[in-house]
Amino acid sequence: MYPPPAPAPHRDFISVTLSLGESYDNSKSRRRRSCWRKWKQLSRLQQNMIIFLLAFLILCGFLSYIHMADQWKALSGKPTEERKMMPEVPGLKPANPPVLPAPQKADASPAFSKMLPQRPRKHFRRGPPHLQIRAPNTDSKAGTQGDTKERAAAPGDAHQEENTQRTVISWRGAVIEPEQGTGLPLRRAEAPAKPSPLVTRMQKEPALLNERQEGVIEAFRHAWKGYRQFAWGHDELRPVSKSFSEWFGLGLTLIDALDTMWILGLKQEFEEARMWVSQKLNFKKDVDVNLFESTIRILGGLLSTYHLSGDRLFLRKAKDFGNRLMPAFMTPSKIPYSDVNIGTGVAHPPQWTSDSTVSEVTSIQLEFRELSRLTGVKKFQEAAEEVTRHVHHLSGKKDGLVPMFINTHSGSFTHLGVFTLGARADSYYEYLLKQWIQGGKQETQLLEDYLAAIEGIKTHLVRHSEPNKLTFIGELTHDRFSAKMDHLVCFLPGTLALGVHHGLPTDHMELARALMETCYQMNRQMETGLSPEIVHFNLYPPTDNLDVKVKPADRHNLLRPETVESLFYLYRTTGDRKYQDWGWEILQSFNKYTRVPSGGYTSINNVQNPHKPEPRDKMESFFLGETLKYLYLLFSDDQNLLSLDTYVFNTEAHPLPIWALS
Ligand code: DMJ
Repeated sequence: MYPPPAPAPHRDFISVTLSLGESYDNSKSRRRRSCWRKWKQLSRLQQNMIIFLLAFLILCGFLSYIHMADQWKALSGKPTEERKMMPEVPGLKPANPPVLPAPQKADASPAFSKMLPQRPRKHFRRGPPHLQIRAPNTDSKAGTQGDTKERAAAPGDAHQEENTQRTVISWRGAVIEPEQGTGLPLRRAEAPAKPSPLVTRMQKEPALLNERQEGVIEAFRHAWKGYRQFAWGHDELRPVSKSFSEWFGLGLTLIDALDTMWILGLKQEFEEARMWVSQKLNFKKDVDVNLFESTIRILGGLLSTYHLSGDRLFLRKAKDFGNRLMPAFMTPSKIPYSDVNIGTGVAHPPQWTSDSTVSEVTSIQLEFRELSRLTGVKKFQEAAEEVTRHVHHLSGKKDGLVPMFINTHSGSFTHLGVFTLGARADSYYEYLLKQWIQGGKQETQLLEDYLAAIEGIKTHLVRHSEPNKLTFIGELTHDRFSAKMDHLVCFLPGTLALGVHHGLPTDHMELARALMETCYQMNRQMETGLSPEIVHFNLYPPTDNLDVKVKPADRHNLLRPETVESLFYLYRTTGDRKYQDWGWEILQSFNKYTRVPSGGYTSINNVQNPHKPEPRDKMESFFLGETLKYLYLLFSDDQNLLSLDTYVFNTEAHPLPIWALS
């Protein structure tokens, strides 16, 4: 007997039926029948899985349709203005999406303090950057407006104007609006109700000038002639080789000199330079700038020119530039990096360190605070003042004196125990006082730090030389005193005098006068009548009766302003004409040893050799921005010409208004 046949096992299979030569209708109905049969042969589980899969695929298709439709809509509806403002990236076609990350708003994100440092670019270096020269960008409203004048009714109107214009700023691939609303700076100060008295001055008859002021104007014209002919629109004139050098590639000398031209009444020169700013100055450029140097020269220069001329072109440029500097503050400690690329928004420290220089991070506040006040955008002021607050509480000071370096990661001072009033620390002290003045003498923390520092200077750094007992400021390295003094330190007599003018202790004036004499002697005792970069004072009686010694490497003169800057303050505050005479001597020396016949002035290598001063073939922008401006003001007997009660000069000699408290 055979057992009954076992039931056939259930098998899943797909039958493929080839139906050659059959009619369309017939094959269709057969296919339908065959599909249905196959469906019925599937288990319940298999049927459910297939239904689920199909439903899932339909849902996905629907969602991606919605997304695509949105994008198409956005693309076709985007204003052309906005698309035009996408950054130019070499080799990138306009249709490509932005390749750069969106901006970090300093004041918008609570995560700001936790920012990771931006990755430094591999190729950065100090000194002139490699510029990518491109055709002028057409974005700039200023540029397209060409020479249309935009004289403001009053600088105070700027705030309102900025809010109504709501200029769109393109930044790192993202298009951002200026700050919403009119958030006011931390301390609100009234902008002058009317333009500065100087605003109208240029339109009237030229003021009566004395012979020395005429001498400064002649010197300026000679310098400008060289710049205009051989370096127009470039950073610095190289007057001997009749060429130019680039640092940032932003027309540094031209911008630094704008307010000097205004003050000197050089209307034609000013108008021509204004035209360049309007048509050619473009910050949308892949270039590294030093935060400090570009703030004091470019931002400071634009802001002061705005104040003097009432021309809103300069304020718009200042705001654009200020925005582009902001990534420098995005460090773990909020102590800014030294350099920032104004095109890509990548900031970084120098190649060899993550430190920044103390004077650099603490001498940008006047400009950033003023930019906030004028625009109503708080982030500039907040970022800069965060640095001031941080440094105020920092340990590592010695009786108010600060070290020269600060780390951008930890926020601590580094290279402890070294104290100087020269390079890398100088303007920290200057800006304590000047911020206090700018803010209407309300911020006592700044005043306290300044007063403490002056006491620290007196205790640790002031000495007297032999044989003439000149008062000088030396340096301290781990409690070891060095009788070395940079010419840069000669800003100090002027700053001390300014403090006394604003009510600080009168014994500061004694120190100011004594130091002024020393700075004059640093010029006078040189064969050319021009100070070297660094001197060493004799602490013991020398054989040659000279107080000052100069090392061969320090014999150069870069046309720096500090001595004449202080002479200006000393004359303004004392009325003693000897300071004017000293300044006149120095101008004569500049004319004798640094003037280049074809136009321009040059820095020199050897102030001790009148027969061979060795031109270095460079006219620094501060010669026009500072040196000649301070000489002109020194020779003026008009106390109201940029009154010390109305203006405070930034460290590049750009006058900014003192905030009147409302
Ligand atoms: C200028 O750029 C400024 O005065 C700065 O504070 C120091 N260096 C130069 C002039 O010497």
